[in-house]
Amino acid sequence: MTDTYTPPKVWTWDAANGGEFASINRPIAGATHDKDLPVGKHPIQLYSLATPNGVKVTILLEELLAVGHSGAEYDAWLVRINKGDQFGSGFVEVNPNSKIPAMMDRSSETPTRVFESGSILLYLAEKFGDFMPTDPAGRVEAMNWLFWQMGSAPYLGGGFGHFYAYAPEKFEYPIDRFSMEAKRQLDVLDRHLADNEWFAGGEYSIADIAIWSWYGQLVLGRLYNAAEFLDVASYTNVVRWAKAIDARPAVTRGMMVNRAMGDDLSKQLHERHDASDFETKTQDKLQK
Ligand SMILES: N[C@@H](CCC(=O)N[C@@H](CS)C(=O)NCC(=O)O)C(=O)O
Repeated sequence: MTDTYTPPKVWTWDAANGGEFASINRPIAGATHDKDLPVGKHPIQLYSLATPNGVKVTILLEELLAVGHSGAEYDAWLVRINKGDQFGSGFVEVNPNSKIPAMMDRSSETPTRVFESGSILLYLAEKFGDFMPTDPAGRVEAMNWLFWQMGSAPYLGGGFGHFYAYAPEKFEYPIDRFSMEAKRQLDVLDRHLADNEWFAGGEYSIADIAIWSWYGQLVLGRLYNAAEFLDVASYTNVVRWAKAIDARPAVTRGMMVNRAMGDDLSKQLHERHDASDFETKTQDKLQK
């Protein structure tokens, strides 16, 4: 290691510290500007972006609709986190933590705000009574894996992904530390999936949706351009499980909603207000 850093007595904010997201990172919470959120026609209003945390929710909503829960119809509004939309006053009222995804359920007399992707998944699974095992043992196992994902993925995203893909310079120490942890986590998943088709209760559940959005996408080569570096192909059980989920039509739809990154415009549905929005998108594609 060449350069070392001696922390000062009191940390101060150097707004220009470089790196991706440097322009939106701040050490203070709260709104930076007044902006109301739009409200569409459905009881469920989602404010999000198709990041791994965001797609968890759109995948579950599309899965719920696919099995006939018409009450899961939703309006999905795009929140451009690189432009600071998450610091608008309306968004902060729904999520004081200023992170996507955030949701309002306006079917109750007083609208219910729901933030944190794990909380949203649980809220929707309980509201519609689906994608969550009903037997006590299966239910607790789904909770185990759901909370595992919520606690573990920040090491993958904020740790490995940040230092491998986004930091202004490559530093061996953090890349080494978080690669080791990311691989250990993949091994945890691989060992479980060696004996189980799904994460909980012998059925596809919100635990699978939450874990797939991060680790499934990682082994399918869609996160951080790191498939080769982490040798993801060696986690064969995770790859088998990830492909099975990837083949679900509701997952394909959920992945399109609020997607506003990448070059492939055919996979982007910036806002979703109706099931027919996907068909319009497909027709657009056929006409091109
Ligand atoms: N624990 C939260 C994490 C949400 C999160 O980190 N969201 C990111 C996008 S994946 C975000 O909104 N970042 C904007 C920011 O940090 O200002 C959850 O699972 O909902």
